[in-house]
Amino acid sequence: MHVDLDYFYAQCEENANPSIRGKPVVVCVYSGRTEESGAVSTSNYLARKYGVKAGIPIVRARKLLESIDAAFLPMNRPYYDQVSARIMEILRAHGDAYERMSIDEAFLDISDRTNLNYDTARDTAREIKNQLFTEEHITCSVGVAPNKVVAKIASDQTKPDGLTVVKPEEVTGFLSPLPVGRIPGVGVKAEERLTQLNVSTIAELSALDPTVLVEIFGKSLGSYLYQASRGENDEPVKEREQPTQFSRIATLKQNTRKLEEILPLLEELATSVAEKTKANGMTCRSIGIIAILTDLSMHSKSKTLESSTSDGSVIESSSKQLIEELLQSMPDAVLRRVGVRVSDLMKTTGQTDISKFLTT
Ligand code: DCP
Ligand code: CA
Ligand code: CA
Repeated sequence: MHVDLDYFYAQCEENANPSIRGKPVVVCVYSGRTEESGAVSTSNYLARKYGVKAGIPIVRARKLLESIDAAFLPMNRPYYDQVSARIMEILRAHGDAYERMSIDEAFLDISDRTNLNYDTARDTAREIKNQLFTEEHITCSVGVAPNKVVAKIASDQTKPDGLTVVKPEEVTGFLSPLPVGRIPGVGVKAEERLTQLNVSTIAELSALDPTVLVEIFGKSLGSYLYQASRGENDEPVKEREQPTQFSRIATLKQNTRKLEEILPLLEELATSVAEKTKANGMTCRSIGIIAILTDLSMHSKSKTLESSTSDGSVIESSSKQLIEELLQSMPDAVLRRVGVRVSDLMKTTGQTDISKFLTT
């Protein structure tokens, strides 16, 4: 099963501000340098009707929605991280194995718990969709199929709030008419190369000689494409390799060394990193800050805690303390970018966080 949350950042914003419901919603990444400079992070489906989608300049989105009552909101990543972390916990519980792919996507292996019965799998998918909606008011699109590649293509088939089940005997018929660009990993460049070969659908791709594909795309992508076009893929669903650190870095609204101008951004980054740590079911023992100065030189400072934590307030207060120390030690430093990094990570699953016992 592949689960992809619908218009995720924009849906989070609709939940946080019910008054914008029913309007086009545009989540913006303001670069901060001029008032309206920056790009659209994502938009709800209403805004997409007007051509407003991820990646376009905010200025262009404003034009497209000129006479419309639309909501333009700044991206609030720490908030989406929190929602995502809760949703991922729900998803994880529904799989024999679970693999988080991004802030809004995960694979679940449900082979054992459904006994490979696709009707049971459909029920499981409905149950998950209901639970996400009841508990988090978030809709998602789900694909169920014999393997990861087909499941991912299936979740993309009907959006938003979709559920597409592709049984083994339906795989070929499902894939055949789809454009090759629907195969995960086929980007604009690969698509162009395939167009030159007169290949636009997955059926046409599956008719190509595998040696030709390997010649053009190399052994790894070439043989993956050959198999994917036949609906074949044997990658297991597995938890990602444990990360060793999490960090977030961002540009300040203006170059500065004033604490009151640095701290709001630093707090936001610390919260986001804390959520990411929690979302991965981990705690950290080392907290650090990163400062990039106006001359683009990079400086960092870190400290080791007495006990492991994923508590946002601890990460925040440590980051503040570190940035103060850094500014004191560098009286001429003017900051352009600032970041927070946690490392010395530990998995918490099944383990009681001993810092709980040390706080009172
Ligand atoms: N995102 C971003 N910039 C992009 C693409 C995505 O910041 N160019 C962020 C915002 C999205 C989130 O990642 O909400 C998930 O990306 P998706 O591609 O899954 O897009 P959405 O969830 O927004 O929409 P969809 O309903 O099409 O899945
Ligand atoms: Ca999505
Ligand atoms: Ca996604």
